[in-house]
Amino acid sequence: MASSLDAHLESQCGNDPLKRQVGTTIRNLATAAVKLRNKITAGGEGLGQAKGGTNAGGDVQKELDVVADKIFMEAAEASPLAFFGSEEQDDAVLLKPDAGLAMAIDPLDGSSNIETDVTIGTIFSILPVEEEHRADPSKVFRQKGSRQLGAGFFVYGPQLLLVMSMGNGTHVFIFSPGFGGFVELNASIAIADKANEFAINASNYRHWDQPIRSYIDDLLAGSEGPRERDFNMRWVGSLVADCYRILLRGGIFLYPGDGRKNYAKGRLRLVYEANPVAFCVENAGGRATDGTTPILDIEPEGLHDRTPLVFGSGREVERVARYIADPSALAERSPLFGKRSLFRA
Ligand code: AFP
Repeated sequence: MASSLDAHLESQCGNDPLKRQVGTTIRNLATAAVKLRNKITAGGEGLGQAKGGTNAGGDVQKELDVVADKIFMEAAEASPLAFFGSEEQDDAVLLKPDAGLAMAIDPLDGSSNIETDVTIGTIFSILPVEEEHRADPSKVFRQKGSRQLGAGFFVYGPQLLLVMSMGNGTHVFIFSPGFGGFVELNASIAIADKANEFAINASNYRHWDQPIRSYIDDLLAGSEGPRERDFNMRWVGSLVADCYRILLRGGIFLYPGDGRKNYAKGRLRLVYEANPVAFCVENAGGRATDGTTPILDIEPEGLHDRTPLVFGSGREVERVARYIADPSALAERSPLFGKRSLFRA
């Protein structure tokens, strides 16, 4: 019989008081995710409709964004959290001043996919709170991702999944209505080292820097190019779905910085998107970088910082870093570099 989420958290946390607080928080998040999943499944008009407001990053808020933020805020209030930071709120909120943890969350990832019934998710990152953070709360979400005590994401797709890590492997749980809770689906994921698929929003091709164009050109050239084999492409547009696919069958995801206004560091958020994804990916044997620095080593300047993000199969992520570090060396190798682009047929 598969282990339950409860049993897994019990074994991960042992008698360590701080880890037990992480366990309690993840249990509360799991209950909240079931609540949100029930709202999504019940449907009803308007879940994907704009509310008329914008969030901290200037994205238009949908009805379901607001519902999700409320549900996870309630879960946070019931948890041993001193600080709570959400994509949907400008500033971090003080909850229980003496508690040991802080949590940053994207309550509803992929909200532009709501009305088309495509997979969406919730992404969370749990950090320790030190005395210096109580003295100056602005520092609490400036901790590197490597300091996360627990991180993961819920996937609201055909099934409700929880992908999580407490720094000791990456584990997948599935919500079982019959059991009334989450049961283990994959005890420890290992990302394939070799990638056969890539994920990128190729409509931004003209805005990318040359190393990213070159890298994608070489993938597209397939068996006729320097890679001498074909690659498939997938882009869901919900980070949780793209990440789960890559955890399962390898591949690479890129959301680089580009030349559009306000996209110098891409679109994704470091603290509550890239960090938790990187934590799960690295704990599954993959890699995550902003192109030059491992994501988990970046010191955020604030809760809503953006970062370029490249993650997935280790060898492929290293290859992208090489394109960025030394494009001139690749120019000699790539038959397409500097020539007519495949995207400009
Ligand atoms: P939304 O939550 O606004 O739909 O954004 C989703 C997301 O943050 C991430 O989940 C996707 O990978 C990425 O943005 C998609 O961005 P593009 O729409 O630029 O492709």
